[in-house]
Amino acid sequence: IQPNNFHSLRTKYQPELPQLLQLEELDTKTETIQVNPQIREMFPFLCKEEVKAVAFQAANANENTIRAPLRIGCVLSGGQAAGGHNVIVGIYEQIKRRHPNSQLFGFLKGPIGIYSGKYEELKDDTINYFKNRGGFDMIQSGRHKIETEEQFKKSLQYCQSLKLDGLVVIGGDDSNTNACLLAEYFLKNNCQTSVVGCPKTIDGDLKNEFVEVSFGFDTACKTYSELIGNIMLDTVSSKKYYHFIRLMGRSASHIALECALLTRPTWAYIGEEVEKNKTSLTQIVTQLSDLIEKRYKQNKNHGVILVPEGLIEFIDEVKILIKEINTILAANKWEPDQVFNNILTKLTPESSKLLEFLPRSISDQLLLDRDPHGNVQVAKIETEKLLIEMVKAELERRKYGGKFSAISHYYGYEGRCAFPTKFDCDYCYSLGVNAAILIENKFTGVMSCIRDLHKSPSEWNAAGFPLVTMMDVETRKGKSVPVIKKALVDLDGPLFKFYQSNREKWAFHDYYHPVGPIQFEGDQVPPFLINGKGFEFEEV
Ligand code: FBP
Repeated sequence: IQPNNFHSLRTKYQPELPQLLQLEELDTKTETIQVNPQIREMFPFLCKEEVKAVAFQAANANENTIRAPLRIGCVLSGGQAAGGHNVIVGIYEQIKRRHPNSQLFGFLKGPIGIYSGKYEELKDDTINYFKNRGGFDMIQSGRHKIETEEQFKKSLQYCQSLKLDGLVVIGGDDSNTNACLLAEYFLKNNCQTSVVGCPKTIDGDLKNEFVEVSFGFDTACKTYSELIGNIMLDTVSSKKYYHFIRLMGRSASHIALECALLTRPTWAYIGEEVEKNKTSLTQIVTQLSDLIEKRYKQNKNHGVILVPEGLIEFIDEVKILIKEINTILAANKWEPDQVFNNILTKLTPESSKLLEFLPRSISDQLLLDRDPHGNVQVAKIETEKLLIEMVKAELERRKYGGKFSAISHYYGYEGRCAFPTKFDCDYCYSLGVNAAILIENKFTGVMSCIRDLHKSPSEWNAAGFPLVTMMDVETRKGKSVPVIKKALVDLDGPLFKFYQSNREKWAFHDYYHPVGPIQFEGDQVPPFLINGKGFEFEEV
């Protein structure tokens, strides 16, 4: 892709680095952390001794320190998220600052690149071109898992033959679980390569007491919010359309909530609330139809409804249906054209009735193959269209007097590769620098964590938290396996509470808040998802 003016301008931006990470010499401060005993058993080498988190602090500069060149490999894993390139740029610039002969290798197309030995050495021209740019096209990504003994063995062989001091896995919950398994395998086999994770995913669900937010979330939410705001201005101008906007985010509704707080839509569904209240599809349709009727009585035939893409999986009866489909599909192999009819005979009567009731386009989408991690491909399920059809039918049944003219939208992929916000540029660069420092200090099986993100970048803190401390045991395909738990929207947290206490007002009085395009200079608002800290919201 040829650079354009904007790209050229952005490549000149030097990301801000926390003061701490700019220091020549750092001391490490470690702290013991408790690990779930079942997890301890699953990772005997990583948990051989006490499991420790590491934080950095300033140390006296020592002019006599002799530094050796570092050799690091990196891989992008899973879906795209803005800022991934800057993690790589951060690693590169850090290791070159330490020693000019240091080398960085990018494994191509995701984890498959590690076990098939496909890599490229990254040099100045590549690094400079991709600095502060969206996309994962520098080395590409993939959804493969390192699963079989053979794949682990090959991964070790390639890391050893490249004499890597470290491997940085830039990925989400599943990819970091995989990174932890790799760190364990390397230790078990006396391999010197450290494995360090970096938290990536626009979904915002890789979040816990150690990780404040995953990168890419901020850019995705601000990109979608710009578009939502534009739609809001259009709809208050024409006053004739209801816009149903489905927002990406596989399970958790963090993106929908963040966009709702930024733009104040007519209504936003939060999947976790629907799950908690066991709200059925029919109830959702009734609620929406009531809202539309009430607005009509106020002379309003327009609105903007946000629908998280994971909503479908949270609706009680659909959740049961999906679970049944997963079990049946795992046990049977049918020709694609026979799946629908065959599965109807094997479902429970309630689920079978629901599958038949859903528009065929939706039921076909529910029957699609699962991704390599077993997830339903919700990005391909057009829930917004389903809701429009069902609300339309309900309003007709009620002999609604107003006009219901609805337009569907899906904002998904366009948010994953935008030019990263200043927050994501700085955050990712710092994550990369910190990952390189963790490797230089020989930490393995840890996540690079940058903290205090509600403060200005110069005040951010850096740490490495053991991946084993983020793990839970789950049963998958009948086996107990370690997994990093996805963080769902906290219904008792300040963000949801704020939305909950304002939504009735927003529903009937059009407090739309078009935020405009992402600004790369001037005051920056970090994502609200770093909640609790620094979260202040102006009442309207
Ligand atoms: P990651 O968890 O790998 O970051 O991917 C998240 C995501 O963008 C989801 O929001 C979306 O449902 C899914 O990926 C789409 O997957 P694909 O890119 O395979 O179509």
